[in-house]
Amino acid sequence: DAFHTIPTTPYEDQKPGTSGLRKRVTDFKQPHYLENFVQSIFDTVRDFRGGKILLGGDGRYFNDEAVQIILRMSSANGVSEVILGKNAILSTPAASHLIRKYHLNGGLVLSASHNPAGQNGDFGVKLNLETGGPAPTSVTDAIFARSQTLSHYRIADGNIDTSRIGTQNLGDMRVTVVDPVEDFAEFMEELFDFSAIKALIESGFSIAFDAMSAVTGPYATEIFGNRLGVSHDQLYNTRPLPDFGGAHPDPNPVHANALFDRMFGPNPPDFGAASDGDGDRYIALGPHFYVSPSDCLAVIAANAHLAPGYKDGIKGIARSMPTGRAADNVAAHLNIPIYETPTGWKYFGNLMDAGRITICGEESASTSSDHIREKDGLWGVLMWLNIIAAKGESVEAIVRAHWRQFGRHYYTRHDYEEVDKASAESIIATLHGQLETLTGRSLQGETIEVADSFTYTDPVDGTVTKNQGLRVFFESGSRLVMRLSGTGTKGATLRIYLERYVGPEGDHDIDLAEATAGLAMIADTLTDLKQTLNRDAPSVIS
Ligand code: VG1
Ligand code: CO
Repeated sequence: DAFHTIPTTPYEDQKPGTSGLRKRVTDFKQPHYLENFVQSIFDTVRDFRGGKILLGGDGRYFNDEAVQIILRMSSANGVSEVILGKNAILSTPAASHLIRKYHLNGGLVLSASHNPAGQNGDFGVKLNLETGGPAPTSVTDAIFARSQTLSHYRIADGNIDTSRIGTQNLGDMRVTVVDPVEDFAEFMEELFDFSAIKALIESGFSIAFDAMSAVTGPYATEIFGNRLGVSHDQLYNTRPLPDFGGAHPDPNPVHANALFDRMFGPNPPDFGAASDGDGDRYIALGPHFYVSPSDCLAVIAANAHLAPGYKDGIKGIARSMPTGRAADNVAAHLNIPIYETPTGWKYFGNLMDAGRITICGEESASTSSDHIREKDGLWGVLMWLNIIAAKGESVEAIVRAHWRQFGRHYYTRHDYEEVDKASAESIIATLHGQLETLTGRSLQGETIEVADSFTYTDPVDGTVTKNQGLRVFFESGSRLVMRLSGTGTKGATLRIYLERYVGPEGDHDIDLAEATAGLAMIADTLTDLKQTLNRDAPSVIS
């Protein structure tokens, strides 16, 4: 036979979370672990057989080995062609773009995103379908169900030289290695005014872009360096490393501290940005000024028409529920719909496919549009540069003018990472148990209006998704949200999202920690979380 059928037994823990199956490398290296999950995908997504798929990853440790295994299994499962990123590397947004561009049946992106990599780090497998977007929960649930009954997987022999552009064969399957960077850069040139951005850079506007030793480095070098004239010494950590240099490739004030030091230190550049492991997140800063990702979504939605790809305006906006509500005011002003979805990009897909929204984003450092079906870190950075070039104003001036028009949503997220799972669950249960009795209660000068557990009904296909986070709304307009992360691999991560609104005429200069301190205390009073978790402070505040 051209392939082997290998007997195997199920693993009980192959249920994908917010964004694919994410586990420790040591879990993925258990016998048949990766193979079981991949076979479960082939058994579930039937059109991969005889179809064309995309494959690549963020280049982290185990990427190369996993890619060869998946190629051999693709051949044995009857895939007709695999489009493979050069050296098996693809950013998540580039993967989404290529699936759409080549009309593929879908693809596998190997990444654990912002989680650390290396032998003791994390690995992940994300599945995207023919729209280019992450598979919906109905599909990932079916894959998990299949993994629980799996008894065999199929695998062929052979190897592919992933560095050789062009077509090779593995059994009857074609493997075409492409250079995704060029393609992606050209695509960005269609959406943004590169000549205006280039003129801005030539006028002396300085930037600092930190690729965090992850996947965006080569894209940033081509786009910012070669095409926009940014000097290469303004681009940091652009060589992708299998362990991301030992760091967390997560663009937040803790893990992107080198960028924050630069932007808050003496003589900062005019604009700072960083992206994450797989290139779908970004942050934006001006000199001594950090733009909260929820504000990024709002400012971009309000100004997208300044970029050529969006010159006719936007159709609608979506944000995940815990994301700050600054964009809601923009939608009201533009008289377009705003949708509130559960956490994770997979919920935006239907809205984009149905033409209901153009722009969407999350508080976890991402904004993107319907140009693809993933979030896109470099798109966000280019959008900011385009807006700055078009307006001729600084990041801070743009954001402050936005607040004066729409009011300011002081917004912060507190993460308690790698805490005891049972304790984290008990905190959620404690708040859940009080939801119905909270109305009217006053704490820290705030009175609770109503509290609930977020349920999403997809307006396109009617799918109902329950238990997507606990929300406490206050009469003042403030909001407190709590939920457990679905991307961690050790213990549990409790996320607390705090938001306080001050109108256009109000004070926009309160220290963020101070502005949200009362809400943080309310979260603690309601759930006794610090005592229960035995922590005095969050692990990360973003
Ligand atoms: C986190 C973020 C969420 C994001 C997800 C995947 O999920 O909060 O907004 O969509 O990561 O991002 P969770 O369940 O841990 O809160 V990425 O950059 O990992 O693909
Ligand atoms: Co990511």
